[in-house]
Amino acid sequence: MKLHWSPRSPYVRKVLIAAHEMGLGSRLDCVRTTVSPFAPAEDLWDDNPLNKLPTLVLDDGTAIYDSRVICEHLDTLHDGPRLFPQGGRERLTALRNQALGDGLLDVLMMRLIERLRPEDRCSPEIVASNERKTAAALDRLESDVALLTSRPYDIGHVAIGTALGYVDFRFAGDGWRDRRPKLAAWHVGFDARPAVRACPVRDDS
Ligand SMILES: N[C@@H](CCC(=O)N[C@@H](CS)C(=O)NCC(=O)O)C(=O)O
Repeated sequence: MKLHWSPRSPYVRKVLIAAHEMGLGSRLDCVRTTVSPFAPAEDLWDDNPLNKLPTLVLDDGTAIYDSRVICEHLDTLHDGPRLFPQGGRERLTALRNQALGDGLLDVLMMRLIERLRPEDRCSPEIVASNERKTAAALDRLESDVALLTSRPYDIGHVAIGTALGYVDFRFAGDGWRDRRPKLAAWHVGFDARPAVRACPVRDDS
């Protein structure tokens, strides 16, 4: 399977971490694809009309996106413990956590885009609103950390751990650990997982 990939993309990293957790890392043929909201990738249009990463091209040529759909599809291709619980409250909790982790990434992306704009075209209101959302999401994770530690590892853990890694990667100045010791402790364990260590985020620009 061909994965349109970038070492900078946290959504791609989420897919890679999930794939490694499932023992499927070696099945992915990663092809460097450079996208940005300012400059789409010409070689991606055929596989994804939204021109976004990650995009996975299956062996029969079908292209699937986004990270949620890719992860859920990969979870059907192995015999190990499922990252997507099949039903009930477990599934709802995993999907809600996935939405929080992915949503935090969306907020961080908006902050990054604002940071890249020329200063006179930057919106202080958008910056302030997204900084507040970042803090609120992290505060909620800190107060709900028992939810993370009390259940088997699932796609929600992958999404949240990936989002925390991206705060470190692009917004280290936030100092998110300062007031959130329980979440920081959980993240140490996440970072130590072999699947996470196998998939570092890195800026190759
Ligand atoms: N909800 C999507 C988000 C994907 C996304 O925004 N990817 C970024 C890369 S980090 C992208 O392709 N940006 C290019 C653009 O927005 O044009 C997912 O989970 O895969």
